[in-house]
Amino acid sequence: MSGFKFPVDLGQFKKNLSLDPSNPTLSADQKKDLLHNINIFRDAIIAFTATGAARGVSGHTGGPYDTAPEVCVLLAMIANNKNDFIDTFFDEAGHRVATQYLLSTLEGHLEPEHLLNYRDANSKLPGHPELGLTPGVKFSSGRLGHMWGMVNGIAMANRDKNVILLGSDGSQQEGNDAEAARIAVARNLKVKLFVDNNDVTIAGHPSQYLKGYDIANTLKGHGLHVVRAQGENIDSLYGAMCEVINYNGPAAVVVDRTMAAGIEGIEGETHAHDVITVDIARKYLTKRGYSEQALAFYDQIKGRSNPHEYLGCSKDKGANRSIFGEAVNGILDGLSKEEAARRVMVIDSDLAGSTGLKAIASKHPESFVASGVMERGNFSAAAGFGFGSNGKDRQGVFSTFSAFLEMCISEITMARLNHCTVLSHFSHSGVDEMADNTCHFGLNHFFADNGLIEADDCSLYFPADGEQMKAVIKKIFWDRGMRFVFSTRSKVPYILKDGVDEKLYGGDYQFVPGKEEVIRTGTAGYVVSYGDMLYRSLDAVERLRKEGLNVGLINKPTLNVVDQETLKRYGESPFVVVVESISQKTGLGSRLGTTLLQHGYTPKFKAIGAVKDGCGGLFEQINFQGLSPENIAEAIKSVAAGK
Ligand SMILES: Cc1ncc(C[n+]2csc(CCOP(=O)(O)OP(=O)(O)O)c2C)c(N)n1
Repeated sequence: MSGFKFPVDLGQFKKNLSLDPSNPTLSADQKKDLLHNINIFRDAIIAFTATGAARGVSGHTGGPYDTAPEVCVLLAMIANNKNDFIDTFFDEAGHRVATQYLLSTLEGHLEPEHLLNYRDANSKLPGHPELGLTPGVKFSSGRLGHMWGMVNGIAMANRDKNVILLGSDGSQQEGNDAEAARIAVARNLKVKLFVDNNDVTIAGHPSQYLKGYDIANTLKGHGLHVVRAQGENIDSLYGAMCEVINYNGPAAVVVDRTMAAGIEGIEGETHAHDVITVDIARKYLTKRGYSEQALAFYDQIKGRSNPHEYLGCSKDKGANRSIFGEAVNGILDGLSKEEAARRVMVIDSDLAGSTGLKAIASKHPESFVASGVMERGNFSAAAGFGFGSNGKDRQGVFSTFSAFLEMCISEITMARLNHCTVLSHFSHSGVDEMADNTCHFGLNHFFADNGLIEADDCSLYFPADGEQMKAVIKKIFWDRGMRFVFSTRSKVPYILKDGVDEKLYGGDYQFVPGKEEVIRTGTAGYVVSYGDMLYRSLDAVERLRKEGLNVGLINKPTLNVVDQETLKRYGESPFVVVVESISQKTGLGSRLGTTLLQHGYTPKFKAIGAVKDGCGGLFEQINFQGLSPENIAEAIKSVAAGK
């Protein structure tokens, strides 16, 4: 998007405002200037994050809006004495990336107008900060609670400087922060935390769903110097910040505030965590004095959608991540409330709305446990619920994004060694429609299958469409052992029977674990795929068959089990191309070649998967990785031609 003027005049931001923390009281002029800066900062955050809503790529407004006062105070303190600080606003809640983009702009690395491309594909303004991608961005963040540990090391390397960490009541739930706190205290590091305690995360209010959680007492218990402040009272906030900066060691301000204070329509609401709607942004900015004309650019911003028409699948699509929850409800519906509560425990990780658990929470609250941003603790609780279970008696169910599977590897090992029974749903697999970008890519599913070859059962399932998801859950729900089910953020169309407008996995289809499914038989060679790449592969296969290349297609919904019969079919064919949207480095393609060789098959072989950091945006991500149907067709043709 170009040709529009950024509505907020950032030239009005008083960059030379200088505040000396040795004086904890603001003069009237200092207070006026500070409030002026905070208002400009907040106007700008609202103005450009709302473009994410306008173009349908989501985003986050409330968090970066909230922390504007702390950021503006710190900018003025740094201006007062640069030598006293590492001038980076490390943020353990990377979704508040708008702060970093605005700071980058104030430092002159980005043009203000460019901010209006927030989260758009190829804008270099993705949903979380990525070091090396965006001019002026000084670190990567986005997985909650992963920053403090590193900040400790930065403080160790810069003992005489204050190192800033913007914290949040979501991030502080992660166990890493407890470890980091202990190191900071033991080494007396000059780590300075400013924790936005707004009592809002994604799925709700921590004060309601996480009774007993108390950030100030927790940090005090670790030995930090802790001061509380009222975030929307600048005198209270400033005094507390001075105290923490003057303290010679690790210290925190726990900043109490209502989320999105002053934004009519979302103040205190959980959806203030997400992107602000254009209507609410307009209302806020209009009240702040911006003209209708200055805000007219919103009307010009339109979302883009994938123009490709896929062969072999339905036009309508299903959201597999939601269908997971409905499928579990289908099982729970068959139990009495008492039985459901006793036999099934479904634990959330503050993502119920995104991973399908919300449907379970509303229909079967007796089985549902709302929990915090604590993937490892939640996974282990689900596993423990299934400790000693033969599968039929008790099931623990866990869910989060596929990206955070990487956090749970060791817990998975210990659950396996304890013969636990647990069903995990990892949504947001791969790269498709992930404007959140690289830190949120779900790439390493095979890490879950990390036991020894002789270890207990562990299955990875990746259904190709909504009907197959239902069939998978129906079949495996009461199995024992570790089961991992994957889905994408994006919706997927339904795979159709060959030449007929009828769903392949509808009707009386029954899922057979470990069985690979022949979607098209071929003589030239085979594509092996699964999940969201199956329909894209099918499209490529259909087009090539029309061109005369008789290529077949296999669906491998159980990723980690060898199906000898089907392996023989494609192993004896001239070539095999693996197509997947998880990491090419660790995905199916990195092991299927070995499997083929071990069984004495030597077809020509190629594997394509995700290979690089993301480009932001939605459908653009798949194409950017070289995984469009055209790319798949090219890969097939090149192998067929012996290249
Ligand atoms: C490790 C990890 N788990 C889950 C998420 C998904 N997630 C993003 S933001 C968020 C809640 C954030 O709450 P908070 O940090 O308090 O931010 P605020 O709502 O104040 O903006 C969650 C669960 C994530 N980014 N990282």
